[in-house]
Amino acid sequence: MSDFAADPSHPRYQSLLLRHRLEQAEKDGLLAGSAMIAHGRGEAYDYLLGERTIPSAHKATVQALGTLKKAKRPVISLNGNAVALAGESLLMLAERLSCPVEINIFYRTPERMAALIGRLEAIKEEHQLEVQILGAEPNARIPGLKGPRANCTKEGIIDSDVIMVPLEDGDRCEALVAMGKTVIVIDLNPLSRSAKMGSITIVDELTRVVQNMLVDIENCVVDEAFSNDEVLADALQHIATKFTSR
Ligand code: PTJ
Repeated sequence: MSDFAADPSHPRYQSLLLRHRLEQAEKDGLLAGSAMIAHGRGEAYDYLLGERTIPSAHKATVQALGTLKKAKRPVISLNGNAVALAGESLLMLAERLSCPVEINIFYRTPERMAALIGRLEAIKEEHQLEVQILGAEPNARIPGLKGPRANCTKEGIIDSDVIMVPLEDGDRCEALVAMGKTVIVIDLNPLSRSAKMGSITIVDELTRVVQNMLVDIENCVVDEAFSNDEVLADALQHIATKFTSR
């Protein structure tokens, strides 16, 4: 981040910072070719949501945290965008939850896997974090998916009961749900297949979600009456209201 020059008082500072992280990650070989497109789509939805955590997203965040804390074998699945945008805070969260992270990417190449694992190991070292990083040596496959994106580990994704998947693709989300897992989705698009398939969907920007989780981690209670459909409907309602109000 050393060459990031924007002033924190700039009204678009946060957005510029995230773009910078992605530019840097692209240079470092962490990202998929379509990573910027995915980010741009996220930015568009974030703009419509007011670039802030709406109350229903916060409710889903607390529900997700409580569910992760209660889980027997929680795991956080990480892709290129997630590591680039929030690698540090995601590893800090994993340590607080005592759960492993697993690199599980859509566009899998040995070079990207090595770059992502290397980045996470460097963060671990810098912050002296105790987190298991899985994914380097896949020994299992997610049933129902074709190609290298199905590769995963038995001790991580396969044996998990609760899995958090930031910026997941719809197919894989569906496959994880079909395996009987509780799937926590983080996606700014409330209309995406992942958002609709997820057990708990947080319609919010990834870096804000992880920061909120780190703040709320000691005070999260699972709400037995939680409804994911209500969370999605509220996000859409929020966007619609933004169009009709000044
Ligand atoms: O690293 P890989 O190979 O696993 O590839 C990662 C990407 C993200 C490129 C891949 O999974 C992909 O193409 O994703 P999609 O299908 O474009 O979906 C990304 C979703 O994440 C979209 O619905 C975006 O709205 C949403 N999104 C993008 N940036 C953020 C986000 N949601 C939350 N926070 C963000 N920062």
